Amino acid sequence: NFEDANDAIKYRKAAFGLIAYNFGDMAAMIKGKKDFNADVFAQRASNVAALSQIPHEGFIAGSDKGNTDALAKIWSDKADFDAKMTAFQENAAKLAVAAKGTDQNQIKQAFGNTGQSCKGCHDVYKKD
Ligand code: ASC
Repeated sequence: NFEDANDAIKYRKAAFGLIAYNFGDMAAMIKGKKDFNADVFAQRASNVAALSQIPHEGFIAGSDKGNTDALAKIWSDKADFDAKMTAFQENAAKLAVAAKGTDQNQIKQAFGNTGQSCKGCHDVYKKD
């Protein structure tokens, strides 16, 4: 368990930072900003699927105060926040499966769904 809100904030932000790096590298490949490397892409997708399990634990009560962009609405609409986090985890897991295959349309679709999960939650629960 965390010592205090700051500990929880550091924990979830560390995970989000790794998610952003891995997702961003996939985005560069999807957008054609760099060559598509199926092995690297699949590893990144697998990383994001594993990392997607980490942040939720860090959203402890009272951790909207401190060095964070998390809005208090997370805790007043906790059931919806939890559902959005679960949807993200499910989409990330599907992307990891798709990325092990060769169907580019399926990969792009699964990537898009995962990105929508990131954005859908940020739009409502993250300070801009
Ligand atoms: C990223 C990033 C996000 C998501 C989001 C997807 O690379 O940092 O928050 O993708 O923009 O729509």
